Amino acid sequence: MSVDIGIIGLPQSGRTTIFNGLTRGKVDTGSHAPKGLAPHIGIAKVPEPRFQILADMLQPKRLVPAEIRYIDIGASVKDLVKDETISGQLLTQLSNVDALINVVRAFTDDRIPHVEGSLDVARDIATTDLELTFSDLTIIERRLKKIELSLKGAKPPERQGLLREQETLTKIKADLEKDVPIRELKLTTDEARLITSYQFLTAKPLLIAVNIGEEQLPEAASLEAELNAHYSRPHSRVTTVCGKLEMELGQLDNSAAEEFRVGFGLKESGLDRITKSAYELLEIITFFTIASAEIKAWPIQNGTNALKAAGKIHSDMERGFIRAEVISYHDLVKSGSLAEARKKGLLRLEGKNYIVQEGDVITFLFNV
Ligand SMILES: Nc1nc2c(ncn2[C@@H]2O[C@H](COP(=O)(O)OP(=O)(O)OP(=O)(O)O)[C@@H](O)[C@H]2O)c(=O)[nH]1
Ligand SMILES: [Mg+2]
Repeated sequence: MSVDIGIIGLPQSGRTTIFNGLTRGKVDTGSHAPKGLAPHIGIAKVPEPRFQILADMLQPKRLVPAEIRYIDIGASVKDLVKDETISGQLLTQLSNVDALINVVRAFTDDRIPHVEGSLDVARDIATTDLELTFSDLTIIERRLKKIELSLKGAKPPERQGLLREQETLTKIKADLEKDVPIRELKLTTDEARLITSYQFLTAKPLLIAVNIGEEQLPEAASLEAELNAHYSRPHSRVTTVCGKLEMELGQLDNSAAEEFRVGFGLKESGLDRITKSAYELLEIITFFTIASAEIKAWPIQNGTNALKAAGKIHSDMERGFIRAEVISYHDLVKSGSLAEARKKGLLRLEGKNYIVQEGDVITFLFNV
């Protein structure tokens, strides 16, 4: 699966700065000037600490990490509900992402006026939530009107479907009006299926990235715990990140960045924490393949079976699936090599319905 994450937030909250940090990009930041609505799109390689150990053991020619595509939306969330052309374009950029990152400003800088006149993390989180809710409500209301019209001339089988949709949307609308986002609703499988095509924004997992200043770094962990106690809801969580620092570190090579990080007393990069949180929110696990001197990390949704996992690699592998040869990362490391693991009988043959586990090393056997 490719994982796509949309970056949203209020104007001048540091969205593009964080985008640059995440993707090692060099897009201009801090430009108030009116710009086109084109989004910035960039790729981040997912850090994988197990790679080095596998590489030392298996001496591959290449290590291929999983990737996340980040999309820095072409305008602020405040534009989502402006006029229909703008909101339409923004929605197109947002509707296909798997999760959202809401960048909220917490850094102080007198040279950069806050759009709302003052610094207030809680207020800004609520503002963005409201814009997303508003966007979903607009879509629902439009659809409900259409359904009502269609019902007038509908024949019985079509009528059934329309009534079911009307019922579900009406229920969701009532919750949204009480400020309950769709991601927090307990929908039945049928209801969830019925609304997937709408790609509602409040249905997407949400990571709130509180953009702190360098001087707040020492309190980052306690601030994060405090914020999570307040705002961590189903399929949502909060992380702190110092956008400016991460963007600067993103321009350095890994070892230099690491040195700086240690200097700042940071255990882990803010960007790695964002990636980790995104994986957790999306319930993504990683499996590995080792083939033609390449070790690759693949992201899949937890609960995926071997057949579907093969399909992520190549449709031929899914179509011609025979078996999967599986060993856990830990068993492989313990054995020291695939040959040794095979001798010890630690390689299992699994069928289509085997549920892939975190850290599985898999060779798919297929026939086309
Ligand atoms: N001091 C400080 N400044 C920051 C930080 N993050 C961003 N900035 C500054 O805030 C300004 C806005 O940052 P951007 O990344 O352009 O913010 P944005 O949300 O993309 O802004 P627009 O797309 O123009 O609405 C820039 O001048 C940044 O340098 C931070 O952590 N600390
Ligand atoms: Mg920007």
